[in-house]
Amino acid sequence: MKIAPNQRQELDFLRDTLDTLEQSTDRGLRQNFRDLRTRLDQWAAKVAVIGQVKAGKSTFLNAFLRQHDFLPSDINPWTSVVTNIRINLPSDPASGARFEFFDDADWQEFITGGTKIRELTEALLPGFDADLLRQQSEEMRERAQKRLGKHYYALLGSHHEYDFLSADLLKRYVCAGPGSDVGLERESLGRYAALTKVANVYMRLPEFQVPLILTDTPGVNDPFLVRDEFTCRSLDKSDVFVVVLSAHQPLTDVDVALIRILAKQDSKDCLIYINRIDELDDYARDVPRVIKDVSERLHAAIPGIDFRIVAGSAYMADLVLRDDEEAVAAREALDTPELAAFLQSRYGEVPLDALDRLYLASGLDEVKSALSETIDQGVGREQIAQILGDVRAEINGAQFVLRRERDALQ
Ligand SMILES: Nc1nc2c(ncn2[C@@H]2O[C@H](COP(=O)(O)OP(=O)(O)OP(=O)(O)O)[C@@H](O)[C@H]2O)c(=O)[nH]1
Ligand SMILES: [Mg+2]
Repeated sequence: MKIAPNQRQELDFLRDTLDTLEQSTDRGLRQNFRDLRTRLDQWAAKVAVIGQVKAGKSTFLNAFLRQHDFLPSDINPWTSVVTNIRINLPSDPASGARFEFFDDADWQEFITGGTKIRELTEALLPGFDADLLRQQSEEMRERAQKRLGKHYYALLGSHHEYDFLSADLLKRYVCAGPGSDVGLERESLGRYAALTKVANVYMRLPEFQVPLILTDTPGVNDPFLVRDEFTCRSLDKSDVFVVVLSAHQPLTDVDVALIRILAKQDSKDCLIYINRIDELDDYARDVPRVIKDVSERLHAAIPGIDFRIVAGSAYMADLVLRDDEEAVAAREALDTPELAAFLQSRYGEVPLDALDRLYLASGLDEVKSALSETIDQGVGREQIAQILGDVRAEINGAQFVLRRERDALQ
């Protein structure tokens, strides 16, 4: 599926126009057009995946990228660091990663609490205990110090860069890692996670027509408040949010608080993905019921906004990507007459191929087309319109200068 093709046309047009303008103006003005071109090259649609711990955010993103087991996912709370997957940004390397570490000021801010972020965390978690967060972040700092030994001080405020990308590499920086450090190998799981501030991963994927930054966040409502705070820090950096809920426990109070915070922010879009439908007893009966329930409760809690709601299963989409024996068996077990009845009632078709049946039920294509529409019509358009406005102003300025020079000559 091509994601955001209309936005792509607009970007191509603007880029060509700026190139032509840069070539056809004199040296004095050239730099202005070059700066606008740089701004355009740095533009990306920013989409964050958020939700409660274990809702399946990382699994969803892996399926979204069609890469099995890329972002670490597990039954234990696993993501401890915000990961930005930077796709198709012209000024980025084609592949690789950059991991940035905390510096002393970051720790301090974390412990004392930057006001705006702390307000968000407090709005999200009623009864939020600032002392507990302080204590937990101190523990995390000590843990990083113990784990990294004499390297700790050298790493503070620095970064690591790689020109390759692998799941193992990510695990070292992103995974919460095991609860204890006993037997932890030097280069193993989560070695740097306690000190990593942000992970940036670079990719080129032709399916995405425009530059896109997809952000995987640690789960909210985690007893380890550090993770909640991290996620709140990422909220104002994205334009579109995919809120992942779990089909058996859809829309808890914290989910509502989270969606309310997002809905309050200007020009942010919010898409709800109800994950784990494979765990419901009877899809055809239960999925419409869960969607209706979530929709009604959201409407009551946050009136005036129509949320787009998709139900599916990141696990099903992931199974389609695998060819190991376990996956083959799991696929067969899921491919039942109930699944066919569900597909017929929800999508009006039952694909002939078993893999297509699971992929359709996963809801991933529905999310992708919703996202494509959002980027084509929503956020992207506004930000590009801003750049376009600046190009116009620059052209007007150039015409003014030309006219003044001509008048002076005459
Ligand atoms: N049955 C089922 N399991 C799923 C589904 N999606 C994810 N899981 C499983 O749930 C567990 C947690 O998944 P993750 O993707 O790590 O969840 P997360 O939201 O990223 O978790 P944190 O980052 O720790 O908050 C893993 O064991 C996944 O295999 C789903 O659709 N169905
Ligand atoms: Mg995760």
